[in-house]
Amino acid sequence: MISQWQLRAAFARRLSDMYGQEVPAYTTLVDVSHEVNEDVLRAEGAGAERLGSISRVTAERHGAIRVGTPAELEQVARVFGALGMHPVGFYDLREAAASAVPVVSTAFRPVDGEELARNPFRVFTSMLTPADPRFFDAALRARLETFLASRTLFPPELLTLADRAAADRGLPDEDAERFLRLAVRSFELSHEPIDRGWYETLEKVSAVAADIGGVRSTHINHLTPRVLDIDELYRRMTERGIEMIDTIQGPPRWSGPDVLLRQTSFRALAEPRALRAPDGSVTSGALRVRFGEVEARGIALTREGRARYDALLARTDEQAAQHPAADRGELARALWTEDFPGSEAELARRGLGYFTYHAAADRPSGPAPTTLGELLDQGWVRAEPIVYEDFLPRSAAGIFQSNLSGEGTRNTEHEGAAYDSAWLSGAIGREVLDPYALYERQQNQSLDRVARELDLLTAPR
Ligand code: OOG
Ligand code: NI
Repeated sequence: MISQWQLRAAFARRLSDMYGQEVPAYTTLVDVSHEVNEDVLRAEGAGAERLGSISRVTAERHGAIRVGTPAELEQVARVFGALGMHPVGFYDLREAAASAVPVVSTAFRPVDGEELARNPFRVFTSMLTPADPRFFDAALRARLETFLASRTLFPPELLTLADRAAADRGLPDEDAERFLRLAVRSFELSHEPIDRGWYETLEKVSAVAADIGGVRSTHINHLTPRVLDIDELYRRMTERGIEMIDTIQGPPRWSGPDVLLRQTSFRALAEPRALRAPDGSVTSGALRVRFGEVEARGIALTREGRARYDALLARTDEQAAQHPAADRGELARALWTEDFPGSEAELARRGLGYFTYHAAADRPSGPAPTTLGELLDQGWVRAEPIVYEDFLPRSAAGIFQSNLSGEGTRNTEHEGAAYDSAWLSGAIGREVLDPYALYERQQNQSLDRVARELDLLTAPR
């Protein structure tokens, strides 16, 4: 029997091999990430592993896929459910992006600590919103929905195997092999000719809409290795002559703790694709949709910590608008230095970041204090950071946007169609989990353990 985490690890590895063959620059990105990680490990020693063991970080990837309908998303949920990956978080990129990105998204990922440590593979999954009249008028919506309803992304055999894997928490060897093959194949780039007229019609609205609704299959859009020093990675990729997008999304490089997520990518590459002209002739064209992204992960923030991050992002935007010639990173760094806790201990004490807490081996003797602040200050407990396992809507929008060929169009006279986490849960028939609740549960479990070990009457919070 191959267990779900083994299936997940094997799937991530095979997807990575497949994508490396399809997009060779991705392999360069993986190689350079490994070099940077080794250098950081050599320079910093054990400190480099504070946010995850080097073996986890080296194997770590996230992928991104895009689908067209709730029914397709429901099938994606079954395929990833087989791998022990559950929908976490709701991202509305229609609001986060300046150009036309008519999708809402969630991320499929393992949710408990042990599973994440075994293999944290996650997939950012976006679904088109044809019902949003800002992007699609009634005629285009109808045509798009008819087109999407007529395609099949996943063969029935794959879905049957997926359901069995989820029910039995794994698959026997032969079925596992078949499942993995069918699953990886479903995310390969199709060679079937693309109807050029239809693709271009959608492209006028949004390049993302064309990538999703202009073709009869889905494909992996990018795979993202994790790196321990993303600024160094950016420099080295640029040195190798690979064109990167302009910025690193997320928090600035600064002297304080790494929090949330920093991401950047190389520009989408022109890939040969077969195109069918209106007269039926097939020619070889080129489309730019797929790219390689890289990310550095930091500490998960509580709602209050995240509010602080969002406020700093807004103030950085304001300042950048006022000083167009200034370096955005510099502006952000100055604001962060003023307004964001400069140490892990401060993040913990002020309840801005998530940690697991552990009774210190060399703790003082005598009765323990009862508040978390005192326990930390007096050396009774130590805090280990919880890594941010999710995504950031503004960054995601930035990554989408910097890799789009055009701005697309949006009719702002219409009200947008409403989608939220509850809607998404209903559409895919499983609960979209709240990331904050997951981090908090992990933190609280560790505090319950501390209370037992230190004989406290109530767990500190
Ligand atoms: C997804 C873009 C978002 C991330 O890491 O934030 C994303 C896409 O391009 O489909 O992958
Ligand atoms: Ni990504």
